[in-house]
Amino acid sequence: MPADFVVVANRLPVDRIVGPDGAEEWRTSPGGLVAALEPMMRSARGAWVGWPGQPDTELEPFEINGIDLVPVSLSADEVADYYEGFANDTIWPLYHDVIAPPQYHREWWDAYVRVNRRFAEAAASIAAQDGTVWVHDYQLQLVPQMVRDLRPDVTIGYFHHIPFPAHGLYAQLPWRDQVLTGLLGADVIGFQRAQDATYFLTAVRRRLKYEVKGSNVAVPTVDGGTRSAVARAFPISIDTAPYTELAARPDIRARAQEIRESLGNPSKILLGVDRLDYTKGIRHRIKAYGELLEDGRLNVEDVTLVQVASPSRERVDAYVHLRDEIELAVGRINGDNDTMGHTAIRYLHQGYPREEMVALYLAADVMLVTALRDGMNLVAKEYVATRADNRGVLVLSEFTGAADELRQAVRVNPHDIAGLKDAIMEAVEMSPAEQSRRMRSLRRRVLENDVTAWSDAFLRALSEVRSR
Ligand code: GDG
Repeated sequence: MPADFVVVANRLPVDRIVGPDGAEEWRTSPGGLVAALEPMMRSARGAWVGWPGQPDTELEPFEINGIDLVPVSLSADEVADYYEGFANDTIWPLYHDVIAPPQYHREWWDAYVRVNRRFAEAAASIAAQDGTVWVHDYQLQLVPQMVRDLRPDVTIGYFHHIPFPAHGLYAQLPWRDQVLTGLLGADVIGFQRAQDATYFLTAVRRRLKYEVKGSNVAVPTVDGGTRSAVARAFPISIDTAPYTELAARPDIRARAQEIRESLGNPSKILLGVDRLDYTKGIRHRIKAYGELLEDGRLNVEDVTLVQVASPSRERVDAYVHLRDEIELAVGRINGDNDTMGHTAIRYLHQGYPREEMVALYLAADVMLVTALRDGMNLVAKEYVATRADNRGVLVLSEFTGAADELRQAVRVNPHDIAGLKDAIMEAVEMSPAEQSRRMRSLRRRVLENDVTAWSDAFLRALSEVRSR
């Protein structure tokens, strides 16, 4: 059945579970995006186009919790070239300010074009007449224009979850014009920060020479006229309800207490939660913390840093090296500082259920978000959402999208190790009254601007373009 509202994202919001008897089953993987779009998907005949996460798997469309899922199949070679290659080893490092060197390979680009076309064809084939297609993220930047070519009747949105780089860096991309043209197929192109939109618009003006007025681009059409595309910021947020509800649950509060006790009841617990990724500044954080112990400004009997580094992109070389570097640094710091009863860093290269993450947020006196570059950073918002008692300090890198909104955090430049050390001390020593003053304002911001407000704002902008 045709769908009025089609979401296109690299992954379907499901995970394959294989039972003990070998029978396979699909389960929805909870995430903010699904939560925000679910009501819309149910009420408006929605469909979600994406890869089920297993290579070489041909699946028929299926329904789960009232949402039609349309699987796009990828071969193992395509996963290597399109996903691990072009998306995660070309675009990801380039768009995060070349923290790691981007790899440019023509065969990866060819696979990217081919796979983007497959997603676009799937979306075009199920979208209802005059329907809406909402494309997500850097894996699918060519899809908007491909959908437009196939289905000029539909309204197309695109949201970019990661940063967009300054023109001087963007210009490195051998396929820079094709990518801009791909994105401009959308009626509304959403970014996390105003700065990302500005960089994009600059690239459009300089590379394609299209006329740009404010956030509007005059995109040439085949009939010799122009149409208007809008590029602006729509800062994403979290689905706050599960976080505030879990944070109020007695068993989760008891678990937070148990975590404190199992760490030897330090007076301060510092926490980092990240995918193990070079953009997240985990090495900088660990270095600053290690130096504070070495300098005697912090004492291992009084503080513990819990670092959850959930496994990520383990087949991409840069991630293999990063893991080695982090684990070497953690081993050294613990070797130099641990006592029988206290550890400097409790390092966990594991993923956890959301309940345990919330218990960790509740146990943490200081949350360290030290990303070198991050589109938004939802962890910062999740921490704030759980702190109903207005206690706790968020240390937040100015290179995250979240820093635009969360002004009452302790702001840091993670490249400045001396400044980062001082910020950690400020957080550790902050008075309860000051914590409460800041946390109150942070919470107001996060609770008022949740993920539903974000998707409503984006969809409103899309319908305004359509009604022009
Ligand atoms: C991209 C952009 C942008 C992590 N470990 C575990 C776990 N997580 C959850 C966190 C959070 C999410 O994963 C990570 O979101 P972030 O926003 O922090 O970062 P990316 O994954 O890089 O996301 C980013 C985002 O897209 C949205 O637009 O903000 O800038 O890079 O929700 O809690 N969750 C569980 N166990 C773990 O071990 N359950």
